Amino acid sequence: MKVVKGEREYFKGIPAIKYEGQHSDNPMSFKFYNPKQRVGKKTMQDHLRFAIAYWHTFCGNGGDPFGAPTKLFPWLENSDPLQRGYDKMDAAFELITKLGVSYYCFHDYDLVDEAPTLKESEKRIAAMIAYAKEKQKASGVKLLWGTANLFSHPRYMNGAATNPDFNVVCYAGAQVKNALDATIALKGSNYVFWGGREGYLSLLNTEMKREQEHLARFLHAAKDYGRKHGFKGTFLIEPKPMEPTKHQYDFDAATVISFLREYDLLGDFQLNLEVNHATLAQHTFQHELQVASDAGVLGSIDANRGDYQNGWDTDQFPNNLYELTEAMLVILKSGGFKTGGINFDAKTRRNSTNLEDIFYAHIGGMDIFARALIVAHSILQAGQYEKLLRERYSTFQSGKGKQFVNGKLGIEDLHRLALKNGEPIQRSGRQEYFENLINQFI
Ligand code: XUL
Ligand code: CO
Repeated sequence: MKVVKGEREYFKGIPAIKYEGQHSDNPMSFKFYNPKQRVGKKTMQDHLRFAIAYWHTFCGNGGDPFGAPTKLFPWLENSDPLQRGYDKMDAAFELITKLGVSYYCFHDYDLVDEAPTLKESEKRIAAMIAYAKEKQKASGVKLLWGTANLFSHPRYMNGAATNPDFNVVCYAGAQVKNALDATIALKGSNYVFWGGREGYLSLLNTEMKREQEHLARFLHAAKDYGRKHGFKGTFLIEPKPMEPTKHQYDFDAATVISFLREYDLLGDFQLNLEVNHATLAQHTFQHELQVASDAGVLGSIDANRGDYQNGWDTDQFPNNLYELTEAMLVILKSGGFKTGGINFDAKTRRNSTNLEDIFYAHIGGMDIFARALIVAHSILQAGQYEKLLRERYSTFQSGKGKQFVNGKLGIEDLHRLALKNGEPIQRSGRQEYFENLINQFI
């Protein structure tokens, strides 16, 4: 069969999306995201480092447990898997470049379907990597991160790195080796581990400590391989508390950080935090960002949003300015993204079936992040917010409070001071005042 590449335009009639400002009535334009506009020391583009997720945008066909696919993407029509892989990549780079996004992210088998044997799969992946190299070179688009899908195939039903069967662990290792090779070949800035099946369905049949030790061994082996073969980027773990597994070991940021510390993986590993995973863990996204930032492991984010009425991972495109402003405040205070960025791990709704909907979704997501960036930057610039925060802790800035922080006071000293000073004067937390301050800058 003769393979056809790069000949079809999939998003016909949709031009490159430009910044036209808030008052434009063109839905195919950015209202706030102006890539070259400076916000503080960097351009918007350099602050935000947007990436498109291959799996939702080019593979997600709208099928759900209750119904058939609704999205009959033209790039998924061909019956030959390799041809489909090339078509999908043409569509991907067309969309990425029309949106003016600089990065993309993939799982190994997003690029091309897994074959019946590992050997055959490796051949398919190699063909896709060669084509991706050409496409990246021609467009300037870069790989934010690569990863291996260690959760879809039935062999991973009992886990991948934490599978009780060593033969499955070997298979997972083979897939990670190949995905790391691909990430290195395409000069990826990060490599992600999301352990959707790493956890348990029932504690009755699970040796939790052993499984976690296996996971740590696996991560060390992957890290050693990557470093030995020239991977200089960041390894990222993406926490999620549940779904598809009842209890996932990478539950939330705090759990993952203590795991990394316990198994001596801090230093090479940081976190990739996803909004809807944070909310599934009963946290706000900004809480997860702050936990990671405080431990120096805020690496990258998967942008999306959940639904306040539903308890599952709905992966909707972000649109809440107030919440994203709070998130951007943490990100900016943490020094912004280094190797990481903002990956839209989000999908259009099952009934959003026009190809244009994919553009509207990303335009909206990019615009809302641009707004949140501008607002968070102005809040920090104005200085009032940080001043208020400093005031709240002012009793530790001098005198006995400072001595306590420096480890100079014991419990007897605190007792003596309490007796001497008497009942503390009430100090308001002023939450509403803080909240109004954010609103004032929006
Ligand atoms: C699943 C999820 C994954 C990871 C990559 O909830 O977020 O797509 O981002 O494996
Ligand atoms: Co994700």
